[in-house]
Amino acid sequence: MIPLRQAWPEDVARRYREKGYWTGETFSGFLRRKAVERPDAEAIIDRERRWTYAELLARAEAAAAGFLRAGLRPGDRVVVQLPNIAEFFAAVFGLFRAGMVPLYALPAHRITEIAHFARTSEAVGYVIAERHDGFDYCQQARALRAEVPAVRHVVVASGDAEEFILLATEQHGEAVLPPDATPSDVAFIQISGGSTGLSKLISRTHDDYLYSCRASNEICGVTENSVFLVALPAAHNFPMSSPGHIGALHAGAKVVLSPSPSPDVAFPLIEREKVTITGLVPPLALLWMQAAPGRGEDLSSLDVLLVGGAKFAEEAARRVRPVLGCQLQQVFGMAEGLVNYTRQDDPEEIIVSTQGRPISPDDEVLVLDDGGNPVPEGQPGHLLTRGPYTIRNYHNDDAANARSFTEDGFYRTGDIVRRLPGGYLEVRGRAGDHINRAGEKISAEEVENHLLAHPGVFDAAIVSIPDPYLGERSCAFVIAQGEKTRAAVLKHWMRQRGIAEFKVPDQIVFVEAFATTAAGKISRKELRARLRDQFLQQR
Ligand code: OOB
Repeated sequence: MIPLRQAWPEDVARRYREKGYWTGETFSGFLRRKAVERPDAEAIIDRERRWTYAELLARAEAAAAGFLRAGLRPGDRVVVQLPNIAEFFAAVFGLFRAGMVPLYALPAHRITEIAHFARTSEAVGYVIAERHDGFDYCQQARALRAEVPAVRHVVVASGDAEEFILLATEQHGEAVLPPDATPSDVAFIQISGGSTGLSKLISRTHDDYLYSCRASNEICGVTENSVFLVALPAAHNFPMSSPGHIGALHAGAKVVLSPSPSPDVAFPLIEREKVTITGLVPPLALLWMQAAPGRGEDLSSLDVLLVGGAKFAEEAARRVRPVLGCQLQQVFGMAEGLVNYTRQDDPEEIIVSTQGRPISPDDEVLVLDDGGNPVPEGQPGHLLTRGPYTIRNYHNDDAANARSFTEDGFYRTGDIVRRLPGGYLEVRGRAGDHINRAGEKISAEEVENHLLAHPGVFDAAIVSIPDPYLGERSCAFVIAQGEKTRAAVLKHWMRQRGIAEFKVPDQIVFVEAFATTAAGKISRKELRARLRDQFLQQR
């Protein structure tokens, strides 16, 4: 098994420890501490179920013992694909306690993506809910086992499935659990949005991630009295760490799980549980603002709304307080690390027109021109960063590492930003070719490859088109081969290949040919840019 590693240079790691960023805490360690400090305080609310900190710990330990009994070993990687249900927490804290490493997949991922995650992480386990949103995850587990036989253990965390193991919910006798993990070790794996090809694996350590959560709590005012609503998928980095459910649990606060982010579901929960803080992507923030005035629920408990994942339009940002009655904090973050927030006491103009400034005084930020030279303040350029919670490498991917990291350890974010006085960043766009569809990142190359696999497709290019609601939507330009295929047929084909629905192009436009230059072929990147311009001009 290829080891999971994040290697900050020794002297840098020492500095992060000396400055108190890395405290030597682990996920299991902090949950145990909370269960001692506040055993009877409510930790997780999932519909009618209310787990206290003591119960969450007991569930996690039972799950840990169950994973070991099933034959999983410390160090094993396990793909976790669960919706927003309490068992998500029992499973992942169980894995932490057993020294195993969860890889967080989203409920929307389908077999092609899950098989890729399992292969690249060398996973031996897969944790699922039996069904969710009408989708049969047991069927997907069977397909995964057929495709990646190394995945020997399928654990069903919610529901019933005789052919698989069920998540252990109770302790059987005296379980011998391994010693706690090492804080500088990798705790879990997130997946990158990825602009080139398939998602890359992002491994995060206990030390680095918990620092970002603790610091986020401070910036967003999360205390043990807070009530955090998980409206976005719990497995995504934004609702996990900004300050997210991990931040909330670390503070001893209450975490309320919303099965869906729609106002119909989330608003009654806000009223019932007196939710104080939540995070949304811009399209959902728009939807909430549209719905709030016409509905009866009392949303007055909501103090803070975090909006991030994609650019939040200034005019929309301005309406958050008047319409929802709460403080807006913009968040510009990435699963690779760096997170920026507007601060609660910032002037209104900063809050509505920037995407915030970094969490840490030790987040180093560079804004460079195409030639790699720093641009003056106020000028757009490529954002590079390194710091106490930004990764130094993707797992086992030399080509991506060479592209995405400089020799001295800066991560090339692919974002184009302007740095403003005070270190505030304004996101201007992206250098890479991915589509940010309502916060979901789609790699143009990945989608093109799926289309190219269709016999009726000669060539395909995917571009992002501005969309008033989604921010961006995807448009595929396709040159047909032989008899013309229909758009609906191509969409159906993509779905059949087992990919997340959000990657299926919103629009497919057939063209006769792609532009070339006098010198011959042009790069994919230039081609996409031209097609996008043509499309926009024709409207
Ligand atoms: C969050 O994480 P990822 O890994 O899904 O995506 C990161 C990318 C950034 O590089 C940037 O391109 C875009 O998403 N992005 C934003 C943004 N927040 C993220 N673009 C414009 N404005 C924003 N506010 O999306 C993520 C992780 C942690 C916290 C928040 C978001």
